[in-house]
Amino acid sequence: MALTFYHGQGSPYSWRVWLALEHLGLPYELKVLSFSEKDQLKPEFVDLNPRHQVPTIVHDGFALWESLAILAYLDEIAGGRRLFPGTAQERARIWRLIREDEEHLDGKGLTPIYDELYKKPEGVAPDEARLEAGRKKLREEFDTFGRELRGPFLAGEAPTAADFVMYPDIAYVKRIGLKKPESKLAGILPPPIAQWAARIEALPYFEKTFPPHWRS
Ligand SMILES: N[C@@H](CCC(=O)N[C@@H](CS)C(=O)NCC(=O)O)C(=O)O
Repeated sequence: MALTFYHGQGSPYSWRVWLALEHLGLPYELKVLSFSEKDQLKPEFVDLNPRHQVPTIVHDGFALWESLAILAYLDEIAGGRRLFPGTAQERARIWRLIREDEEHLDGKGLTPIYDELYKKPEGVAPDEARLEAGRKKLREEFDTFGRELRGPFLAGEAPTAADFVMYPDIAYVKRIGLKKPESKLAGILPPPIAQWAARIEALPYFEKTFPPHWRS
């Protein structure tokens, strides 16, 4: 089985897949694309993925992109540990948490804050009301997800796809809090979420997945 994983450092979608590959113990060849070099737009990559996005995997000649499709596929081929373990109801709950993270925590909490602080033209001040609405939404979602913990992780004793999808968003909250004091995100994580993030960060394979340019 040959599996190639095309990754971009700092891409939350790609980070999900890297954590999952490691958790499953699947052998893979890592290819890191450089966004600054526009590697994703080079013909050899666009031939693989016409949407020129990471994550992308190629498994036995089969190219697949879209992080959630990749997670579902890896879960099927892994054979040992699972990303979506348990009964039909437990697996459905993992999917629900994933979609709730994407739609509510990320979509309505984190993304507006990111857009205000990183996507505005130089010299244009962030919209304070939008920032505050994002922070309020994040606080609500942290409370909600804190109540969703079923032990150390969202679905129990071991991390699942839900944890790997949510972690990069929480890492972004921490990163923005550190880099942009005006975001007022520093210290926003309540203890259950901060402790959950620390458990992900203590996984034996976590360090190798951490974006190198985030170390400074
Ligand atoms: N919905 C996609 C989103 C992937 C995505 O937006 N990837 C970005 C990096 S965060 C990318 O590769 N952008 C490069 C480009 O669009 O040229 C997924 O879940 O995989």
